Amino acid sequence: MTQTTHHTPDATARQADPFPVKGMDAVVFAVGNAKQAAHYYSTAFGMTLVAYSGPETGSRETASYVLENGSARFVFTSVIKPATPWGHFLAEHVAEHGDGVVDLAIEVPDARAAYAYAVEQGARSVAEPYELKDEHGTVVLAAIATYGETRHTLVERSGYDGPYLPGYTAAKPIVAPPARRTFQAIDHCVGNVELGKMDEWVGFYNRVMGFTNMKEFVGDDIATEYSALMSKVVADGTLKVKFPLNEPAIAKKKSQIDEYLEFYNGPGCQHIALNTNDIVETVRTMRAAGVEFLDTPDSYYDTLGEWVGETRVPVDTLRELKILADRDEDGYLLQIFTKPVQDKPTVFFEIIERHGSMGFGKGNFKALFEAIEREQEKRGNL
Ligand code: TYF
Ligand code: FE
Repeated sequence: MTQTTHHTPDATARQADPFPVKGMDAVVFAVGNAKQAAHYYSTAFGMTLVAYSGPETGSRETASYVLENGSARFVFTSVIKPATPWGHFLAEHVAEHGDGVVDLAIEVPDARAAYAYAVEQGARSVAEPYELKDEHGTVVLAAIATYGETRHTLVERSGYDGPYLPGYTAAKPIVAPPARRTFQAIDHCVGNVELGKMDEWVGFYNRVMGFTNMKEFVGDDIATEYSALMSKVVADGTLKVKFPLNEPAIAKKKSQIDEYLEFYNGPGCQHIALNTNDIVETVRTMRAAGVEFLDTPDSYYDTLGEWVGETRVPVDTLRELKILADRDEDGYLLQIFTKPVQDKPTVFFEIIERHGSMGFGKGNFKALFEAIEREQEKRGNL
């Protein structure tokens, strides 16, 4: 009988996809008060608390709340009393950057193989492969560094059936979830990097994860005209994991990316986009719960119908809720951006409803970036 080990895929499998991924596993945030963050993402974002780790479960150093909405999973961690290097890292991360993303964790079929490939391709190791076990099974994890102090943990779940990871206990929802699900998946996770570094990070994902560039990008032309940023998108072959990368551009006004880099104290995750099937209902629910979205002037909607064509949602409803629309040769998308969700002008969210288009809203960049600049101006950072 022949035995195959999936830790050493054969040459053809490697050629086909050197770094297969299953999707985003979780976005892990280090925050000052995870207990209150869990409440906000439950009541304002419509997520559901499913797991918890803290002093009551034997974790005296950190408290972590795991919230889900469909396949989207967020973990909010704060430090109770630092004791190990991890606790000190988290405490310093919050002091340096404010609330922010420490880990864009990716689920992979084979964490050891993914880690070995990444490190062989030049990724910096943050954690060598290790196993966590409990009565629900075994999870293999490893981690590599990406931009700033952000990492990618590679998570191999292989049938693990606990609420999150060994060490976590199942938790009850904080409030009843909204009648309609607000979103059900993570669409993309965006990184802001320093001036001149975008292509280096694009190259990093090309090499280390075998990710390829998507067709939509923001180059010099758009940058100087109105966006003040350059952007490229890398994605795995199945488009389940999409990472746009932004760098500031020298334009007429101070770049929103410079504002982020200044207040975050370096590169980091700028926004997480969340997929919904009903952006109208989602935006109504989130607005009613107090989430603030970027404003879009009426003039945007006066000409929208002329170029975007038929969409599921009438222009008047888009106008009422300030939802943006864009179309390309594959279809259209509807999207809206929250204001930053903490006092620092750093991390924010996007809600996106896709109908064929796999773009990122390039047709909206003028309206969007003008809206961002109005907010920058209010903060005195323009
Ligand atoms: O993820 C993207 O690329 C789009 C466009 O500050 C975008 O959502 C880029 C930068 C930004 C807001 C949106
Ligand atoms: Fe986006």
